Amino acid sequence: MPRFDPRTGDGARQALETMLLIRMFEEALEDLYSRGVLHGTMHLSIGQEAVPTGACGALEDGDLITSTHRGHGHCIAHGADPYRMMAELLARETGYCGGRGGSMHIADVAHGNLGANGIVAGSMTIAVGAARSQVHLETGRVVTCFFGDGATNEGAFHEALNLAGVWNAPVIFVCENNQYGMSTAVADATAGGSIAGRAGAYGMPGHEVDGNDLVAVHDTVATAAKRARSGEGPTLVEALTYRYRGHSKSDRNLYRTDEEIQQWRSERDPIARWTQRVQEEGLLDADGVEAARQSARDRIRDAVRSAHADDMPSVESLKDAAYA
Ligand SMILES: Cc1ncc(C[n+]2csc(CCOP(=O)(O)OP(=O)(O)O)c2C)c(N)n1
Repeated sequence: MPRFDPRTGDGARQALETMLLIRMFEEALEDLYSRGVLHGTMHLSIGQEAVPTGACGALEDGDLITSTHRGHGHCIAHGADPYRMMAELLARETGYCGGRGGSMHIADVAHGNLGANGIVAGSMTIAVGAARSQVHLETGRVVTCFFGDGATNEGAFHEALNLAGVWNAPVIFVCENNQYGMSTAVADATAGGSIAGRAGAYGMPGHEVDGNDLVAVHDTVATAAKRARSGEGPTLVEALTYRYRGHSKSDRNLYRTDEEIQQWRSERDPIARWTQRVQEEGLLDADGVEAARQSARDRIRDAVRSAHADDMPSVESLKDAAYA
C-alpha cells in the first residue's frame, strides 16, 4: 500500500505537512546562511515540494530512492529526520554524515535513501543497480530515481534507461523538470522537445505530469510503482515544476525574469494549491491546515535548536571517515 492516499483527510494532512516541512527546512537554511551561521553552498528546492512529497507518498516503507544535489525534499519526504539533516548542514557530529558531508552528501540508508549526489545524473546508474539487486534478492522493493532536466543530456541518463529497459528493472525515473539546468533553459539544451518522450527509445512508458499538482504526481508514481513491483519494468515520469530560488547561493538570476518567477509563485505554487484544494474538497478545515503548519514549524524550530546545541566533530576524528 502507498504510504498515504491524498484523497483521505489523514493523507491530505500528511502531504501538506511534508511539503511545509520541506519548505520551512529550506527557509531556515536560507536564514542561517544569511546570518553567517551555515557555510558553503546549497541548492534549494523551494517551489518543487509536490514532486518528492507526491512521489515518496506513493511508495511503500522499505522502497528505495536515489537523490540529487537538490535533495532536501527527497530526504524529508522519504522519512529522514530534519534534526539530523540540520545537524549535517551545521557540521555537527550528530548529522547524517557526522557533519562531514553537508547538503550534497546526505544519505539515510535506514529509510532507503541511498543518498544525494553532487554529480549530475550520477545517481541514475546507482538506481538501476539497486533495482537489479532487489530482483535478485527478491525483496519486492522498487527504486525511485530523482534527477533534474539537466541530467537528461548526460550519457549516464541514456545508459541507465537503456539498461533498466533491457533488465526490466523495477525503477521509477522521476525527472524534476524545473525548467533550467543552472542558467540553461531546457528548450535550449534538449532535442526532441519532450523528456518524457525519450522513454519510448528505451521501451518504457513515459508520462508528463504537472509537478506542482500533488495528486497528479502521487497517482502517476503509484501506477509506475505498481507496474515495477509486478515485474513489468521501469517508467519515466517528467514532472513539470519550478524553482523559485537561484540554482545555488551564487546565482544572480540573470537568465530569467522576475515576472516569470512571480507568475509561478502566485499562480502555481504547490503548497498554496494543495491548501486550497484540501479545504474545497472538505479533506481538511482551516484548523486542520493551521495544525499542519504549526506542527511543521515546531519540528523545524526544534531541529535548528537541537542541532545548534550539538558538538562539532573533534579534530582527532578528522580521519575516521576517510577511506583513501
Ligand atoms: C557531471 C556534472 N556536470 C556538471 C556539473 C555542474 N552542475 C551542477 S548542478 C548542474 C545543473 C543541473 O541541472 P538539473 O539536472 O536540471 O538539476 P537542477 O539543478 O535544475 O535541480 C550542473 C551543470 C556537475 N555537478 N556534474
